[in-house]
Amino acid sequence: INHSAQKYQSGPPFYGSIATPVNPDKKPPNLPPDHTHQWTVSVRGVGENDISHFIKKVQFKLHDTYANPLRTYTPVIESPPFEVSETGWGEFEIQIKIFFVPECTEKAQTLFHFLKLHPYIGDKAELELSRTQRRPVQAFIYDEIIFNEPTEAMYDLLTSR
Ligand code: SLL
Repeated sequence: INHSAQKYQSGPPFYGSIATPVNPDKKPPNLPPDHTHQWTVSVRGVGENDISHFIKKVQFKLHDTYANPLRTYTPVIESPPFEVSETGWGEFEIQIKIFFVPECTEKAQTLFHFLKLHPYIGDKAELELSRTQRRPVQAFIYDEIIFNEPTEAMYDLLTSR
C-alpha cells in the first residue's frame, strides 16, 4: 500500500482539432451547401501514454447549430482517441468534458478548445497558397490533469500502466 502519493500527474492529454477545406470537386454526397470544412476534434494521450484507463467517458459539446450538439465517447465501447468528426462553416468553442472512473473521486474536468478553420497567416501570398492547396489547419495543445491526493485504488490504477 502506497501512502506517499500526495499528487499524481497523469501523462498530458493532447487535444485539439484539424480542419480541411472541402474540395468542391469531391464533395461528400450529403454535405449541406453552406458547409465549407471537414474537421475532427480529439483528445488522446501522448505517444505510449494511454489516458483511457482512468477515463469513464468524454463529452464533446458542439455549437447549438449542430443537431445533437452533445457527443459522448465511452472507452469501454469505443477505442481511443476520443474524437468527433463533422463538417461545418464556422469556428466556435468546443467544450470537452472528461469524466473519470469511479475509483477516482475527482469531479469531471472541462477543457475548452476553439475550433480553428482558418489559418492565421500574415503573408498574403502564403495565405493564398494555403487556401488554393486546401492545407489542413491544426490547433493542438498539451494540458495536464492533476489528481490531488488520489485514492489508493486510483493511484494503483494510474501507476499500473
Ligand atoms: C458564431 N462562431 O458565433 C459562430 C458560430 C457555428 C458553426 C459558428 C454548423 C453547421 C450546421 C456550423 O458550422 N456552425 O449547420 O450543422 O456565430
